[in-house]
Amino acid sequence: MNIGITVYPTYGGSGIVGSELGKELAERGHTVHFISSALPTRLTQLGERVRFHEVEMMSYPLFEHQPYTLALATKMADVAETENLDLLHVHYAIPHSISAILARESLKPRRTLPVVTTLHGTDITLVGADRSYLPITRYGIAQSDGVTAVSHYLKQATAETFQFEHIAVIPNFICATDYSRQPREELRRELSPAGEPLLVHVSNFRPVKRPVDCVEILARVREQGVGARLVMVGDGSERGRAEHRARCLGVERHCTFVGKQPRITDYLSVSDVLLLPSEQESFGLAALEALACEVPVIASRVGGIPEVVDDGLTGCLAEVGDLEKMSGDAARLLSDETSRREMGRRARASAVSRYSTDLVIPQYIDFYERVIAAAKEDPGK
Ligand code: GMT
Repeated sequence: MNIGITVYPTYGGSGIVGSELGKELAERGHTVHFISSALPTRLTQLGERVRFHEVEMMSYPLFEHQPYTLALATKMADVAETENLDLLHVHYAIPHSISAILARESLKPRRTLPVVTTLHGTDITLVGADRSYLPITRYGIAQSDGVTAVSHYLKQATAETFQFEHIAVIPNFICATDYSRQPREELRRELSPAGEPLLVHVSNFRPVKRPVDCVEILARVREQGVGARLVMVGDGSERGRAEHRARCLGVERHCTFVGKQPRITDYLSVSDVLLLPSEQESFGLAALEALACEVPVIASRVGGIPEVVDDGLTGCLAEVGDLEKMSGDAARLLSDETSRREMGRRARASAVSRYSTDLVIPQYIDFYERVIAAAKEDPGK
């Protein structure tokens, strides 16, 4: 197949999932055309089967805000014709599904261009559900030729908010060989000079991720007599608040903020427990990546997280903001190496047996084939 993929290139899990999906499809013999405003950060290697088409935008004094949605639609239609695309797959409904539908309509009746939209999370729960975007999000979803969601929770949330139910659940995935625990002694010594146990948090530090809670948890864990350290991986608007809170709580010497990192597996490989105290999380890709690296997860019991983390088996769940429970669980896990390692082994087994690329990528391929066949039968949609 010749597949067009659009993602947000620099920010967030949907871009990672879309980019990794493209690479996996190329490895299976398909040709993937990324259409985006910039080269997605995860796309380090382009080639015959992985191509990139940059959306060009004309600036004009009248445009206070450049109409990216239209420029994207134009590029999508152009690439569909020149590269003979079989399908467009957009990640994150807003505005990508709208651009894709415009592209599809602009090509009629010369060409059929089925559109698949994958819903990732805040495109439904925050942005899409906001009054200003709700009707257009519903339109984008309803007009897509196929819709997938990354968890059963997100499918349900979409049904409730948009009264739309024709959704296939295809979860986030990991490549089991890329995501595994590796010996990284030097990094471990750097982050934990006295051999202290390590908590880790990985996110884009937006308010929805509640990174400040991680610092609160560290302080409480230390109050319970466990000399742990915390590694904060990533960057975003809440980083300053988290650093400030660490100073207020007097734990700044025990926290390392390492910013954005290209090799997350290195940090997971040296860590003992992942903290994911999010306000909302449709799936929790960071949790899955940690599980695959044998790192038990302490997370909020929200959204799709309970589908990914088995409470008591591969991690521990608590209500959002329940810092006492989260810090109690963290202190217990960090002090008991035997049960933590056992939990880590179960975590990897669970991640690999449910979410490895070998299981999930064929679900996308199968879905594409069904959507393409249906569009051929009913080219009028
Ligand atoms: O974080 C977001 O809201 C946006 C989105 C993204 O593009 O990063 O993240 C969501 O998509 C990820 C990949 O499918 C999921 O693993 C995250 O749980 C989800 N984030 C939220 O729901 C907050």
